[in-house]
Amino acid sequence: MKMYFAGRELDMSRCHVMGILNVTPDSFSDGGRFNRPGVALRRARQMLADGATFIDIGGESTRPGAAPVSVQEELDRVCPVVEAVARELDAVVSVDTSAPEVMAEAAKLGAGLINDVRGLQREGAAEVVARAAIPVCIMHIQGEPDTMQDCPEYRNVRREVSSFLSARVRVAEMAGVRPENILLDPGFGFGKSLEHNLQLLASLEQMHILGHPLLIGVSRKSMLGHITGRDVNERLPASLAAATISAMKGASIIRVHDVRETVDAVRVVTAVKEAG
Ligand code: 7PM
Repeated sequence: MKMYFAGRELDMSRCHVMGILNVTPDSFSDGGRFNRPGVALRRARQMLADGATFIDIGGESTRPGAAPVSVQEELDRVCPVVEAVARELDAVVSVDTSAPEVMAEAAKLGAGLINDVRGLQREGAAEVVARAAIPVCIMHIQGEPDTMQDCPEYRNVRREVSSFLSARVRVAEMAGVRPENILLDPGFGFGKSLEHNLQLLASLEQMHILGHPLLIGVSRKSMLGHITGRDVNERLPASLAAATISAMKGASIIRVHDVRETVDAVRVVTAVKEAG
């Protein structure tokens, strides 16, 4: 199945890698003082050279317990980088935001995908995405980032994530978002215990019944820390294992910090699939 991202056609029956580009002040060692498009652009260029297809630009920290960011602050952080990457590089620019104002501005500046960890739940978000006629990734989250990990509970996590996603797809389509512009994401770590995350990854194939390509983000996440006992900076092997499993199970986009290594892992999966 094909999708179009800012005019670029991609075959979503294949697996693509998305590099994470944080533009929050805490993501730069200088505390944000030199958080100018130049630094971000250099990182994006490297990820592209390493084989990324997408660059995911985010200005709001969704870390558990993080303070909310004003829309103006998010616009100021994200827009210059979106514009620079879209203009300079042959990458699909994805914007990690839940704010309709940021979505609209990013689409104007050349973004090819809106990545919303709140699944278009903010007032007006679905309408903005529909009007911009831009693809969107709808992610499942239980609660809000500041409290979502306090005590996540489900009767049946697979069923509840699936029904949440179908409900959000329905709302998006009612607002005018075209079904062929919708990607889905079960939202690993977003209001989920280790057990919940494992059940979702184990049954990732089930998510395909909704008929939309899947985006998966597991890179360096705490579920991998729980399994391996490793610190966040020691989770590359675990992240590659999780990426490999996701690609095997048919994910179309894998969102990662370590692009070069993940691209190699995905290439192996793709080669094996093509031989099968
Ligand atoms: C702290 C906690 C910092 C969690 C960063 C995060 C996803 C995403 C993120 C995902 C999609 C991270 C997350 N995760 N977007 N944005 N899917 N679509 O670990 O899993 O990068 S932020």
